Amino acid sequence: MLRDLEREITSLVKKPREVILELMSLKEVLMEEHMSRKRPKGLVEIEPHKYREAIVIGDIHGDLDTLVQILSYIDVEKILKDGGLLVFLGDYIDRGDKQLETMLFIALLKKRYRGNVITLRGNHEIKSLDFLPVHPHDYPEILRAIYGGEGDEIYGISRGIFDLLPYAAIYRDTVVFLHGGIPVLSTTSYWSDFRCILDADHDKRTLEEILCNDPTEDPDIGYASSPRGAGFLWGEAITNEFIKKTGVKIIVRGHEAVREGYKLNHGARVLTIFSRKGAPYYNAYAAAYRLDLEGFSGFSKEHLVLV
Ligand SMILES: [Mn+2]
Repeated sequence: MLRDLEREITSLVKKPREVILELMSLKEVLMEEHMSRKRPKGLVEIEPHKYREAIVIGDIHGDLDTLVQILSYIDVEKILKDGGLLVFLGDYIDRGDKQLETMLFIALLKKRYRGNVITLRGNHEIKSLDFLPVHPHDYPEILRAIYGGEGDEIYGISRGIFDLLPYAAIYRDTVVFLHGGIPVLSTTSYWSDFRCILDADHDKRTLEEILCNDPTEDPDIGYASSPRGAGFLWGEAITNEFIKKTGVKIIVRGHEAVREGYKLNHGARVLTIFSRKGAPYYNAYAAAYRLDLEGFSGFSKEHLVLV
């Protein structure tokens, strides 16, 4: 299956009109899912007892080769056919040499497996550039260099897609998936329900936090502005507060380039997964995590996939 997809992508990228059609159909699928969700629209509630496990994939940033390596290593086709769920934590584009290819890979996977694939939004998947500072954002330039005016068209459709990507997913009261982190400003409010805490449908500040926040182990920090220039750093006390209010066991996120491909914070209740390799980080491993949705009782190294 992966070989077929790679072959299909190699042939697609030579034909910009077909790229456009493929991305348009991804947009349609995402729109359908968006319409079928209750509010908050950007929050996916994973159906209980439906999936055996969730395979979590972190930042890709155009490194499709490593993604394919991870997916073939775990035999993703078998996993999906057996009722597994693939959860992408966002950041598909910018930096790597196969950015459009990664978008097409997501499009083709979604077309084939629909409900078994969740594609969350990263901070690089932004609709309007004035909203979040993102560096680098070389995706539009690469498209223009390869396709000229049609590249601009592809970028325009991509931005429509970005806006339809959900920003968080939850599994019952146990697992939260998102790109950056839990929003500190709503966690510290009186809300005790996921749907309120993670509701960023009409609140750009909350969206910025979900896409950009990073955990810190600094005991003196409750929360503080982030050196990234967007979002906050959040300390363990905030995680404790969120867990107390919601009953969540683990927060699974991406966003940070980590040397070992994964990282644990706040007593192993915040798990970072990073799934790409190469420049500019040259991390030792790219990771994925096989999360047992039904029987999750804490992070286990045995469920890590490292390439
Ligand atoms: Mn990111």
